[in-house]
Amino acid sequence: MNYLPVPAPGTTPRRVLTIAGSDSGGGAGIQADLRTIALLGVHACVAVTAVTVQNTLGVKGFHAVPGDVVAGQMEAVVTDIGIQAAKTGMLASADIVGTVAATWRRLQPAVPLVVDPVCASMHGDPLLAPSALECLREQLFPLAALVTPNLDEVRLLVGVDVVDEQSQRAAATALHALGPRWVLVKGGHLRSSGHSRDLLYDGGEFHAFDAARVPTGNDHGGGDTLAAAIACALAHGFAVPEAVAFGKRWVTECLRAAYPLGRGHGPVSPLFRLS
Ligand code: PXL
Repeated sequence: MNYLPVPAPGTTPRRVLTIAGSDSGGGAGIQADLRTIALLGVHACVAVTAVTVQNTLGVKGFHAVPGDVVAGQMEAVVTDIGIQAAKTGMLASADIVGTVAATWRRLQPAVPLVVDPVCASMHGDPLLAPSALECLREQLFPLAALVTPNLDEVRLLVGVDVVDEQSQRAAATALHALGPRWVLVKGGHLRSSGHSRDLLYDGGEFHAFDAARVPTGNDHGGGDTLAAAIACALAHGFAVPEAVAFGKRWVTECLRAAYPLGRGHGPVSPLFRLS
């Protein structure tokens, strides 16, 4: 597959800001973002929102970073280094969601923001306070170029149970009404089909993105990896449908290269790019 342009040594790469939580197990969250962003030849800047205590078996707990420290990290990066795209992952609390939205409005970086509305880990451990859902819908979604919920997040955000393509379209329509420019409803958790179909919608046409399902139990960090790759493509000036197509191919390759780790779910891996 074609990857993104690689910067010549010594030249400044594109920059993507990830606003996300740390996974001590190194599989998901910031650590997944950093791997993908680096291996796509982009410089990653980070606003840490939370420190999770986590391994491959689950999230034992987390400590949220105070909102003003999250805002400070965003401002320090945007006002000096400059970014061409940003993404959000785990935002932990209503305070952080509101602060990220207010800080984005204040700084006006005028670059695409990808919002991956992370609500829980793959084991069901909560990563976002239920009280933050309303804030996510009302304050952050209208600022997003793209939101990328999985089917569990769709249910929490708009109350739609996605079971087939018709309900996937209904979910995309309900999410788009909340204000993001584009919505990607990821079908990866629809276990019944041999394909993973993601549906992209901008209020006009639906675009379907299909990939053969990769049979692996090592899929930790898949959503983060997809959103990070999309943000990198957007930072290179791709239009959203092309960025999503790129991200989908990237995460499919990372799923094929996923490796076992610990006693639970191993991570999807972009390390194949080194071989
Ligand atoms: O994959 C979603 C995710 C994002 N961020 C952090 C996580 C997880 C899943 O476990 O731990 C920090």
